[in-house]
Amino acid sequence: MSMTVYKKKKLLLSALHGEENQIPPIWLMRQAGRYLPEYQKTRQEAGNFLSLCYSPKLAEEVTLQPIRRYHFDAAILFADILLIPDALNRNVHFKQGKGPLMQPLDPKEEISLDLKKLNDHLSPVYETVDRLKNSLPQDVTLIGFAGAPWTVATYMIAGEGTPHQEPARKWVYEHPEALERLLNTLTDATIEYLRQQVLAGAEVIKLFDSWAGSIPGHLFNKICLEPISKIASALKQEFPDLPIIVLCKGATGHLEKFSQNADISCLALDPETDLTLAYRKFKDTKVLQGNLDPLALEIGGKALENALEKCLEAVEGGRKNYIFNLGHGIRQHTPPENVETVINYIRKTA
Ligand code: 1CP
Repeated sequence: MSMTVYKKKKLLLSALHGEENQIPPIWLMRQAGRYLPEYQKTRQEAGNFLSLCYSPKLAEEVTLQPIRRYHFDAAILFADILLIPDALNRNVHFKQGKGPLMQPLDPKEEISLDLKKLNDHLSPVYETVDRLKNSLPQDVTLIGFAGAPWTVATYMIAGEGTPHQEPARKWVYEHPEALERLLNTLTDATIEYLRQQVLAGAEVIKLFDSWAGSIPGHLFNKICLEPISKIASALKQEFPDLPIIVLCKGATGHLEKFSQNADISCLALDPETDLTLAYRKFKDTKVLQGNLDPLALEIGGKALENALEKCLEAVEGGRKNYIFNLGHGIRQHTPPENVETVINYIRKTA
């Protein structure tokens, strides 16, 4: 008996290409992670967080865990934005229960970039992408990602996560040339890292500028917009159909600038952004993604339902130019059943 192979349509890709669908695609930032008991188990098996990121088999497993549980429309590669500093010899490590730590950067230090060394170091990540290309269900889109240069630079400069990333904010004024060199090096490294992810099978790329809100307004273009635009332009030159999603947390006032960049397909919105206004303003030029408050997801119940109702209202049902997501990553103590509630609500109500 011959089998009919029916390749189901990928909802996320369809939405990113501006097509209208019956329901919006759904995925959640940090959908793989500590709120899932099965993640905790694999994480323990790996020993530490970086070993998990550099083990293609285990990283594939944790990427697939939320897909098995919830059938999201997209999987995001399991990795971290700090693998680039690690590949640049900054000696990154993660303490259990704490954030990342690495050697703080001295403004006089020169970071040299050797693309062959970078790719050798990051080759397990490319292998994870390659494995996922074959193991993901056919209707699930694979998203690759990297941190935007500024956000990655803030961790390299401080050597850790700090309130408002103050050490990097000081470099803006005290060491502008060193900061510019660092951003340029990170831009080049990120282009190479992301192009290898696409060559290995990533179908969409997302850039996270989680600390964009710490950039002084008069320097936003130079520090955030220009490096991101350079990365997007290089990727689109090589892969013209590649959709690119950008999240600039805390930078709602600068959305207009990204909406004018033709290389960017989708603006991901943080929880503080007014979704109604953003959708009205940008839906004709960009796809919008977001922006449920992760705290509402953690609290659940009526508060969550109200927030979901407001979200769908804001995007007029979400059938066109909209991707459902949180405005930031899932919080560690989120009950897994609340994620189920979200999926049922969006898929039944939209
Ligand atoms: O203890 C653990 O198991 C580690 C927790 C964890 C996880 C699950 C970290 C440490 N990173 C990740 C995975 C991760 N990080 C993913 C892939 C998984 C998925 O989304 O499902 C992604 C896309 C990231 C991106 C990331 N890492 C960002 C950008 C997005 C954001 O949250 O703003 C940032 C800023 C990081 C740095 C980082 N890595 C980990 C922590 C605890 C942090 C934040 C440190 C801080 O708050 O300063």
